[in-house]
Amino acid sequence: MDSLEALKAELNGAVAEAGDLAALDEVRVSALGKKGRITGLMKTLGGMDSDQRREMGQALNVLKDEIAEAIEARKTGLQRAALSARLEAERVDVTMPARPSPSGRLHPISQTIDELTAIFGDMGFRVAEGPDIEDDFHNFTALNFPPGHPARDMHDSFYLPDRADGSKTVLRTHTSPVQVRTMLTEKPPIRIIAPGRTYRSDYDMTHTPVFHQVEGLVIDEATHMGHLKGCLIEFCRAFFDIDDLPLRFRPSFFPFTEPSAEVDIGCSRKGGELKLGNHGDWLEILGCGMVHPNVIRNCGLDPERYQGFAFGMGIERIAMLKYGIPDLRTFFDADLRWLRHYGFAALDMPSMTHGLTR
Ligand code: 2NL
Repeated sequence: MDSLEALKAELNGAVAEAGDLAALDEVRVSALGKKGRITGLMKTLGGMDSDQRREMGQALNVLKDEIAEAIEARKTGLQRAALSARLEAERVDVTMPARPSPSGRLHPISQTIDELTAIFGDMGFRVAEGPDIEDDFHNFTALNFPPGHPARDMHDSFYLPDRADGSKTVLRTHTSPVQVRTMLTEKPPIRIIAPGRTYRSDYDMTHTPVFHQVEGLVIDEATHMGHLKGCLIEFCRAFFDIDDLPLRFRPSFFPFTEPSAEVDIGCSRKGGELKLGNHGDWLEILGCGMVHPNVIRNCGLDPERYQGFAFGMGIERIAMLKYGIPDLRTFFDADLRWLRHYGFAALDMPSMTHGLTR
């Protein structure tokens, strides 16, 4: 019995000293396994007389249970300690800044269209769209271009093969055909802008074969030049974000408007640097006029009842002025470094009342 007490103390000591689960299992095998010390003592019971066997049997069973229990308790302790160590080692610092994810940029053309759409949207215009491939009627004839007009020349416009019915097809040279289509299908009042891609056979420092335009059209029963002027003054001041930006309307000529005007905005060119504002000098920015009665008629409306105004401007040009982009051709180079520099974050929404000021 004394030797059982000694064995118990020894095994408890070994359990306490086991530093990990593998060491603990070795202790279990050495005590309770097939060839373990307690198992070995159990086997000696058969050679004892019955009193001794009962006493010794009971004591061994108690010892066996105590050791098994001690091993189980130690096992739980070791598992907890292992988990704590892992949690400590694999801890995540949630205060670390996130890794930057590469973000796309909006092309300045898209940004500019978003901005001018927001401004004209506030004035009650909606956006109209149409096909890039047009026919002679919508691109030229309806717009009062006379038959021999230079814009109709093969050298100035991109023609596609004629249609089966013999009609000519052309890449639209302006977005006016979108407005022609709107007048042909909708009843006044009409208030639309038509931003989009346009095509002309031209390539030099200030012209690319693909470029972008926005045109605007208002048709109603009592629309006059005062509306035209007010609308364009409001637009230019909001877009360039200059409250006192002066505008100058100069007489001009377009086949589709009468009278026609070109619009200049105030600027300064001092020191070779262009600055917009009330500085005495002028810069041409857009063309406009009252829609020609022939155009109204060609589009199925009665010019005695309806009249209105229209305007058109180049999107690259106003984007270059607003964002200080010096070279037109870079718009179409698809150069990612250029886009990272001049592009815009996709979530910078244009404000409701101004062009975006960043
Ligand atoms: C410019 C001048 C202009 C228009 C475009 C237009 C459209 C219809 C009827 C009448 Cl459907 N006019 N558009 C009018 C005046 C000028 O554009 O310099 N664009 C870059």
